[in-house]
Amino acid sequence: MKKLPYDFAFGSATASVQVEGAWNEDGKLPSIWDDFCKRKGKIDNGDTVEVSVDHYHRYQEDVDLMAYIGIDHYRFSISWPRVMDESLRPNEKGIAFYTRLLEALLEKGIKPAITLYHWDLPSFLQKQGGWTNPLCAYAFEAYCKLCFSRFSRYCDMWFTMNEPLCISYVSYLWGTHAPGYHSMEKTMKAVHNINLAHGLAVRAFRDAGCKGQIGPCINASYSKPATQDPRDIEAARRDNCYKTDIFTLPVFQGHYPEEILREQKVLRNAPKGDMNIISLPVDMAGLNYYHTDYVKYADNGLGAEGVILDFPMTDMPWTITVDDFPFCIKSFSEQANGIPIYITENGCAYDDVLENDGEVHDIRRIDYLRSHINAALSTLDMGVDLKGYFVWSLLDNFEWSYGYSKRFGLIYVDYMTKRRCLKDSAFFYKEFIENAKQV
Ligand code: GCO
Repeated sequence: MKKLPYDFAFGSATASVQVEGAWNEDGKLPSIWDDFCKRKGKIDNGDTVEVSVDHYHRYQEDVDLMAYIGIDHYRFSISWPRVMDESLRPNEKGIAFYTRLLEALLEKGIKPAITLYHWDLPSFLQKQGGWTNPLCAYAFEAYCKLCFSRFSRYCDMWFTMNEPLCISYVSYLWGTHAPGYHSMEKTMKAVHNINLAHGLAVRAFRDAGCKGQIGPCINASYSKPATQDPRDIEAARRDNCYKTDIFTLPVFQGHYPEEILREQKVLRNAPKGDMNIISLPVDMAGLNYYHTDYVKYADNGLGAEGVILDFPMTDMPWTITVDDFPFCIKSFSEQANGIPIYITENGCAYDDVLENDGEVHDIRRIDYLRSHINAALSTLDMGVDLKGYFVWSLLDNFEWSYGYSKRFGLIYVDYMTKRRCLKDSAFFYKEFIENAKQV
């Protein structure tokens, strides 16, 4: 194996909604995902996040498992409605949970990486329009200030908004995530307020004098044309403009793409001063990658639609496009002006089976992870300042609209008993990290 920078991070990631449970304990208020789960037909199997994998109560066991695997960074998100009440005042019991978790991590020598927003908006803010309302971005600023004041002594790595594409398009246009709307106008409002919220978090971080680094976490897709037909090439360009550049250009370069400004009144009319906040310099950037989309021309407004080409598949079912991963990382790094990059999520879902009361032979996940980690590391030779890699996910967990039907974890969870078992991929990752650190 090639020599890695001495501080290269090997981590794993989760998100509050997906693992914590304890949905109404210790003063936690409802989030839009608590509400969404109650709506008929929104989540496979009628699954809910009420108990999830009970990380809220089992965090110590989970930290011990991380330490056994040898993970040196743990990326998790803070649940906004757990730590703040409707008057934007702190909820001390919720704060105490994260303090316990942070102390447990540091005790084992694991560096925390906090995601400030991984989709659990407090329901009381959704009642005021959620991300379509700029007030939501300013409430987020207040929440970030609280997080920095309470947790920055434990954590020096912060991510602002996780996957802005999902918070806007998937939630306000395609409707498969909470709050489940189908409106382009709402989507564009959400896009802008999410970008603004990111910038407000960066500003609050600097104002609070926090040490360490802060940056966004973007699932930049860098779609490719399905064929060399000029219409498909144009479709891929449009797709990237609307799904990636709409987030990367404002944050890293201080402007929206020209053609989107021409087409979208909401963005054209956004308050002019906002861009100065959105484009405040960041220290690093997180890239979430699962697969590359291939697109062709379609007469559907956007001018592009995805096609499934003949690639191997995971159980999502998502294609496996590992050869495109280095291109994606390189493109992201270039858009981000060469700042340090972390792969903040990468992984796959398979229909894992628990055998012999404790073994999970997830060979396909090992292949997926090995090939993707090596593909990511190959970008170091291309001049990318790659600083780390996080497997999605530490544990099997609640996969949004798919409920518990998709298993992404290095650790298998029996959903009845909540018992944890290391999968073969966890042993693979352990060995991979040990070897990498020895070179
Ligand atoms: C996302 C989220 C994760 C998902 C994972 C698999 O990337 O969509 O950040 O919460 O669980 O990506 O879909």
